[in-house]
Amino acid sequence: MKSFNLCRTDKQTVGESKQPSDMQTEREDEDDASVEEYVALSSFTGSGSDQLSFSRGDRLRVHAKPSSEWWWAELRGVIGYVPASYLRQEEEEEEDTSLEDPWQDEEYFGSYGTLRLHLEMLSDKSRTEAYRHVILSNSASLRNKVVIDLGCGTGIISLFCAQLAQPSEVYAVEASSMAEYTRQLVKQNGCEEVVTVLQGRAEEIELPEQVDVLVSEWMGNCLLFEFMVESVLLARDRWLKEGGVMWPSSAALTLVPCQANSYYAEKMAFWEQPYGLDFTPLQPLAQQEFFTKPKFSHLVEPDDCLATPCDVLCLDMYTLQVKDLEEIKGQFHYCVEKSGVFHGFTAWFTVHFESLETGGATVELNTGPFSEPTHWKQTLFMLDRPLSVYTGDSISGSILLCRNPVWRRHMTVTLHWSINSSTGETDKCQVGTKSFPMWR
Ligand code: 6LC
Repeated sequence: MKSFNLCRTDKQTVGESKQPSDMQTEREDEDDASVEEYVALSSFTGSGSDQLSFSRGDRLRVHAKPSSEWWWAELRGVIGYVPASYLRQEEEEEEDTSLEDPWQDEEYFGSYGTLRLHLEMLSDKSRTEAYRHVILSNSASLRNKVVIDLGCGTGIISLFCAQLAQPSEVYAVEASSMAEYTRQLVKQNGCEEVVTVLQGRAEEIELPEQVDVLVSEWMGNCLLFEFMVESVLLARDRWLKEGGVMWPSSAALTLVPCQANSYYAEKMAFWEQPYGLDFTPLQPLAQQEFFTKPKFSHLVEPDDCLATPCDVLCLDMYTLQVKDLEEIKGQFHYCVEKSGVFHGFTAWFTVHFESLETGGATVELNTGPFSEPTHWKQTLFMLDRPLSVYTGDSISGSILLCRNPVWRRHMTVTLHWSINSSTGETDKCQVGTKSFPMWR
């Protein structure tokens, strides 16, 4: 699912934005009451020259909060941007950690207790049909098998299992209050002999037996956002039989350099001449407000892809460990296939379901621009400035998915790229780095 309500508490403060040069002046003013002291909850390695690196426990002086994600702070005389979510005000530290749940379960399961998100997921035909197809094409092998459907929501996958195959038992696990309705839906559709609905967090429920198949639809934006995958891995280690099957069995994140002309025009070029006036002084604000975070729900046109997309990470659902989720790194190398404007990168994911039938074809759910659109759509990461690229140029670099050490459902995506010109038209090798909080 892509849009549960985890950003409710994010406050946009860009209206109070100050430029770094103003802040330098503030820094000299030791008595400035607006400078606040914060303690680092975790170490951070800054990328680029304007980000500050610090270690857990360091005391930073925060001079300004130009956005809710990135603050302007000082440590031992060095000044730079720091990710706000890594800092905590000292006196708040104890109180805050006990008050706030880093998993935000109340908000998270609260939003899955209403119909809006379930309607969005069920209306997504590509998604729902992919799971249906997996079950149907493996129906013979599912006979007499024990299945767990983790995060079953309204129970659609469990109902497919019961109706299209003959498993001996399906444990449909759902933590939100939707579980009460799921129980009714199971009964209404005559599946109560096979499907048992268990309300609770998958991490906490007890099953009477081990399972042959663990099926779950856990993928979030940019694959990992929400980190529901952690619950899947913990359940795998606890409840999956030796030799049991994971559905999906593997997942990949794909990235492509792209044009985003209309998004750029709508949010940035707009300020050049609205009603014949020059509003360009608002462009730094626009960049801060629209291009700091990734744009969820983007649909990239195949024509706007400047190169052949490439898989930047692949996760094997049998061997992946919870600790591996803290930091995942991928590399890319593209050959620009058509000249155009490089506005940013678009990411999407694909998951594969291995077949239980000997020689059976695997099923794939691809959320990219060359497949039917899904409710996840794609995720767009805008560069600060568009760059012209030409056929034959190469774009290489890396992507780093860094899980937030405090807010466990959030992560920061850092992209590093360098462009090598083939024609000499682009002046020289250009490099860049940008970090995108999702959302904290
Ligand atoms: C699916 C989310 C569903 O899985 C939603 O109904 C939510 O309440 C449930 N869920 C998520 N985590 C757990 C858990 N640990 N235990 C039990 N139920 C859970 C769509 N979300 C994504 N695909 N990301």
